[in-house]
Amino acid sequence: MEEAPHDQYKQAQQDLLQNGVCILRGVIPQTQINQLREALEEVFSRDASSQLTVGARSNMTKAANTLKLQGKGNTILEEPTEIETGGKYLTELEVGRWNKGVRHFEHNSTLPAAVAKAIGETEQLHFYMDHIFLKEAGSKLKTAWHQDAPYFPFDCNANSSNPVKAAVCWVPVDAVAANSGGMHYVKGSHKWQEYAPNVLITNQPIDKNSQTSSLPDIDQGAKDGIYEIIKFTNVKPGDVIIHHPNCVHGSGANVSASKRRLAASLRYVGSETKWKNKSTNPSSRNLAKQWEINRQTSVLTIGTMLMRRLMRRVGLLSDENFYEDSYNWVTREMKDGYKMNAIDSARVAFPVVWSKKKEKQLLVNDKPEFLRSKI
Ligand SMILES: O=C(O)CCC(=O)C(=O)O
Repeated sequence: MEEAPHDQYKQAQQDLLQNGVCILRGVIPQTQINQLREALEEVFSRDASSQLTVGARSNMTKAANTLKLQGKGNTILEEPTEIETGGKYLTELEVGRWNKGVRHFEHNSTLPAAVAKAIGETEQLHFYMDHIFLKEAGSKLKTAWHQDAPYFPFDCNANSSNPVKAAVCWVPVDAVAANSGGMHYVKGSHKWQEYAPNVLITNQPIDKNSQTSSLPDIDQGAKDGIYEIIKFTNVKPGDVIIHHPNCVHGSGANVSASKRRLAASLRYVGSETKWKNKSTNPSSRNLAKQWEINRQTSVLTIGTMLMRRLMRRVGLLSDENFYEDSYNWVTREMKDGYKMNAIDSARVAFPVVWSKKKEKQLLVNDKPEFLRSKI
């Protein structure tokens, strides 16, 4: 890997401030990308029975077929493919909570330091969450225009006097071309208000009773010259696209007959971020329904969670083994205004993955960041 030239970060900071999105070229070493690719492939190759008990797999292709059966096929955002491949659009939420390879990348790769530099975080960076996207060759479905901020439980308003430092990092492990599902961003939309989250394969809101208005028609606005679209049509493994959570983005369909598009969307927040429960935050039940998530929760799961909580209290469960549960607890325990390290479950769920102080020490020790187990 070449160390990204200093100018690249200067440009990235400028692009983030002006456009809400930037790209860092070649900032992740190929060895780290190979390790992430292997972990992601493992995640997507697991069998149906493990999806009932582990992780949150969603099958967007199945969700689209359900809509077709319900007579709502006209709402689906898809494009004709070069040939019929039967390729699927699959996603997984919160993979690093249970998959060690993905978690290792999220916490210990060169990404956190690169993010801190690009967003100008000077104290500490917390890992927040992940969402992984697989568009198999010929999988047809676009990703609808949307913002991530309405899904997130914190305020990211870019117009405030002291805006929160937050980054959504799109890390592909395959080369991505325009026809294999390239990412698109609405220039300057990070300064927009938050709109209602949609179901990603259509423009319909996740919560049909939402009081929050839906995004304006971006495609029409772009045709009319009201919005400028930034399209990344040549992104390579090692490159990272970073966008502000309010920035409106989506992706084209993978219409290619042979190119897979596998990418991890990893989210980090700065030390000043404060929790805020919003009416737009989708409930897990609603998400599971709209995205055909297979995971099943039973009374037994809740009982296990309570038991594990008790074991953690008495020191019988390590942070690492509490990592997956901690996210469930945090969503119940965090209150508006809390920082990301305010309570025990949050300190586990949102670990500090980069800090200015530790970076200096690491340089002194000359220890490769990727080999760090803890920061
Ligand atoms: O990969 C995609 O198609 C969508 C990615 C996305 O929405 C995100 O990174 O937040």
